[in-house]
Amino acid sequence: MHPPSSSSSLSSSSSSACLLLLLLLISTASAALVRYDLDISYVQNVNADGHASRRVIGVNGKWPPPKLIANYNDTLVVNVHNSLDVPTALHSHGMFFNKTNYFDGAAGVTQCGIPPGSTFTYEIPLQQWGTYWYHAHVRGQYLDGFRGALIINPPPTAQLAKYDHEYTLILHDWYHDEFDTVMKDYGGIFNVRGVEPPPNSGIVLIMNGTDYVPKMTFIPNKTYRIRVINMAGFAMFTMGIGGHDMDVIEVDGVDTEPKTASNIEIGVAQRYSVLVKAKNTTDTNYKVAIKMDDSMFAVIPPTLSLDLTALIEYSPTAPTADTAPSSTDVLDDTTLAPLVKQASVAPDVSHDLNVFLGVLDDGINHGMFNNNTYVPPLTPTLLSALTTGQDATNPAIYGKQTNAIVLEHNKMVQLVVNNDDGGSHPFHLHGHRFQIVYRNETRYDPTQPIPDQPNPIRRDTVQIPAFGSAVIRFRSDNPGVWLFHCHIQWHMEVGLVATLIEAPLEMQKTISPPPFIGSQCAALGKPTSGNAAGKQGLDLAGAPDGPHNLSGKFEAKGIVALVGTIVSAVLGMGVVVWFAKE
Ligand SMILES: [Cu+2]
Repeated sequence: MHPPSSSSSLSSSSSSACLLLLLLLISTASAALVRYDLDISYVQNVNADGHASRRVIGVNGKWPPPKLIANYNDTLVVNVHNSLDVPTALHSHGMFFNKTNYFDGAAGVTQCGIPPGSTFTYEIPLQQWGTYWYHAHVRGQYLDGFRGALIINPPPTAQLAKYDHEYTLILHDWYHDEFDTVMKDYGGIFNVRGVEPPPNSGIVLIMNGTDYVPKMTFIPNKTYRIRVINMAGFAMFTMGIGGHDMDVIEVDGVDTEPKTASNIEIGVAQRYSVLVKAKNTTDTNYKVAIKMDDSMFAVIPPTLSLDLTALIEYSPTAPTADTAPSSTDVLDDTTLAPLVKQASVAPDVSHDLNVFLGVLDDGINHGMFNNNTYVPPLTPTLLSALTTGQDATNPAIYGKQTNAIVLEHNKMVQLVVNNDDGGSHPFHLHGHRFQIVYRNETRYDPTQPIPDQPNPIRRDTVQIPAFGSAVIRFRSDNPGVWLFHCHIQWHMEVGLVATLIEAPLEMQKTISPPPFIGSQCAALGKPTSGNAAGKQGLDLAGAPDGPHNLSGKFEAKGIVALVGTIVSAVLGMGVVVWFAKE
């Protein structure tokens, strides 16, 4: 782990010592560079859950990866060196990247991957504070271990809830096989039902500052902030604390009015901060009760325990109470109110995104928005937007498989997301916090107007229930190319992704990627300009086209899949057998 190094630069020709001092103070207070060097490499023989050793993707030769910490208004400089044998990229989840869209880290969207042996320097002006995380945004590399906490401290002047000390809880699921291995089964032609692989374990990591620690130590009468980050690839969690209530004060970097809760539900990629008041005695220790949601698991692998805990220790000699949270009630996050109030505004434009997972004409189960599955373009979408002039406002140039939506600048944008799938999905929008103005367990009925709301919750990831819906709104005031996608990595990998191209003509004026982005694309043989195929106008020859809907015809792979399914049914074997095996 490399400790951060802070530096600031200053130049002044003034001879006034006072002015110099003043400038120095302003400079150090408001514009520190906080630098981290992350060498991304395989780490062999990591036994993360006590059940199996495996190769993981670690940082600086270690796993789990370090926590990154910086202050509001700093510039976070992350030098990512790729020591893997495949391309990688680092996404800082929840950051706005205003005017620096090219540091969003979404491979195929804002950059090509970082080629093996190369370094990519992300320079992120921190225009927000709160609880975030970073993770690989290339295939399922984050499930293989490339994921860590990112904490941004507020300015000292911010009027926020007070606490004495803080801990960070990282929740995630764990697979004994590498992502690419599991993906062969999940994304294969014999899994026509799209049965997701359940994890082999759940893992809770506790951090005190930058250290991973075995427990949270509480001192009587102190107030603790516990930051909770769900870094899972698939699993949602519910969390409560034995013998203690929690006051929720933050979701996804948005400070909220404190709200007492017995339990919170943390979808994949979501974050919460809760304040916990320590008891006034040290005679009993307590457990944080963390339950992995199994409603989407077809089978429970033998090593998987759904009930996880984190210890709150008042005294090393005290017994640990097995008390459950005070009730089974789970907080509805839409009842939270941001500290910085923002009323809902009628949308200027609305887009429907209908979610479905099903088999396409390649015989494979895909995720789709509006019956179209995402396949990355040849040219990263950001580079297309920056190099195609007026054509950048035409969604067609971004290719048939990107689910491209072009947004005008400074409009109130509404996305109506209907989940026509039987699973619950966490949808994440890059580059924004959105208001959740509606959510229900049924489809959204467009004839029912959404009432004005004085201060709906804002966050960057919304959990949408099975066969349910959500309506979200945000202002298109952050020109850039931003993905909107399910954060369950299995679903993302099979295409449950859309691309928002926000104010492309404005982007052309304000966004200038550093040259190494182009040279890294070139090193990977990817085009760096033009449409999705790297060509001009609407000549998209060579860009992904399909897979398409079955529409009554079967291609060769589809027939194999059909036959395979019948054979598998006849033999009385479900595809779940694959996932049940050790
Ligand atoms: Cu999903």
